[in-house]
Amino acid sequence: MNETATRTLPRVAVVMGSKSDYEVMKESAKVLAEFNVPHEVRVISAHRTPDRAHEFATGAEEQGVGVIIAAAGKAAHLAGVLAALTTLPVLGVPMTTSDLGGLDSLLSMVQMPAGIPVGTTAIGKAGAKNAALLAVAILALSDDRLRGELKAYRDRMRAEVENDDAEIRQATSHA
Ligand code: RP5
Repeated sequence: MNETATRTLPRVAVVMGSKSDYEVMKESAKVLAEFNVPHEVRVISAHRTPDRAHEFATGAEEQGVGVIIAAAGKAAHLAGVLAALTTLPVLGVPMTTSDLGGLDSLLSMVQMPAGIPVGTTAIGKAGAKNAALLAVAILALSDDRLRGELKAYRDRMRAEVENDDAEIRQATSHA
């Protein structure tokens, strides 16, 4: 039996331009694990390993991948390059940077010329988490289990905020 036959194929690929992005992109992997979505995490650079970027993007759909999450910093072209090579939805996560705080990454990603979209999230950890939640929402369109789990996730968040509200109101109420 070959290797692909014995392991679960990834439904989401989390790709980052550098290992230095992993500390942030762990947040995507955590959410995908929480929803039991098979995923893979890769380091592929659009400018340092362009051949790999091409090979990955052109083969992803055939590998069973449904959504690609792409994280990069500075002149963050990874998401755009991958999106140019596949019709799978690509969600871009701009990385915080030391020089321009991530605004450079955000603008590089979000300002895709018309025709090749990259669904860009917030900068940093919030974006990493939301990209995974968006990926889950996309897969949930054809997956009842995921749809149910996504609703339960929202219910838990709602309950937490309602509890916080009750707690704060009680602590600040005057007799
Ligand atoms: C981008 O350049 C990476 O995505 C990373 O955010 C940034 C810096 O990379 P390193 O110099 O830390 O490898 O390609």
